Amino acid sequence: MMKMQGNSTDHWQAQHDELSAAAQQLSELGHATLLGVFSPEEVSGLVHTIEAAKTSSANFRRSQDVFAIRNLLGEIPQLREQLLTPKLRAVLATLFPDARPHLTKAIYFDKPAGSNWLVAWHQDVMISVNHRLELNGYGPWTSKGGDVTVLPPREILESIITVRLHLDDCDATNGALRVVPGSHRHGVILNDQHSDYTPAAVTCEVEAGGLMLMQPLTLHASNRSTSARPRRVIHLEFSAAELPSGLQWRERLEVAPEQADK
Ligand SMILES: O=C(O)CCC(=O)C(=O)O
Repeated sequence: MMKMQGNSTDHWQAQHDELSAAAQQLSELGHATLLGVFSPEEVSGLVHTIEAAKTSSANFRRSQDVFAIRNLLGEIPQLREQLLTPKLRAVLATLFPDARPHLTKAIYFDKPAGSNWLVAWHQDVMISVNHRLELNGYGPWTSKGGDVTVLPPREILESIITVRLHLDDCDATNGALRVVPGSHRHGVILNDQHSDYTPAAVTCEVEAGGLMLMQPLTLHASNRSTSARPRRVIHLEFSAAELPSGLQWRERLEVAPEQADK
């Protein structure tokens, strides 16, 4: 649990050690968990802002089994300050020790109680960009409803860290993410080879207010919900990499550096 209240050297050291251990695990296994990064009040505030948002744009997709908001911080800009807290920026400073990261994607996923929404094994290999541009190492491209995505070179995928903030306690019954530790080290894994990896899968349980960290190349999936609890997650992706001249992440958002007076 991150203990970030107070300014004592002990607290700072404990926080630093915990963040470093998570960053190390993320690098080795492709996933890690950090509990207690957002307080219950902060989580309630985020839920309130999301519930109060106008849902008319095409980026809001609601069905019986899932409610998703794409381009979350473009759609609901008030969330930026609520999400990019000093604590989250301290986490980012540890995950990106040598460079300042920017946000590259934000999505809200609500898997409601009893949802039948399941996500098959996959890696997150496509990035959303501002337009199509012929470039060595970039492709294939897709374009759907103004959203242009491309498979970038492996080093761009390896530069990205996914930070999933859980707004509800989450376990296997309400659709916790399942991941294959170490799979991020194998580049893009073809669909017909997933079964070579998935027997080693683990379930990532996270309490509300906690973060699940993941490399996009980590094979992941999630099950249907058999629970009476929803599973609401804010999925953020960050990278410190720059795309080639002329191409930009579609949702790019700068993150102010960590403040010293947390
Ligand atoms: O939230 C989930 O259950 C799955 C989301 C996912 O796999 C993704 O965003 O790539």
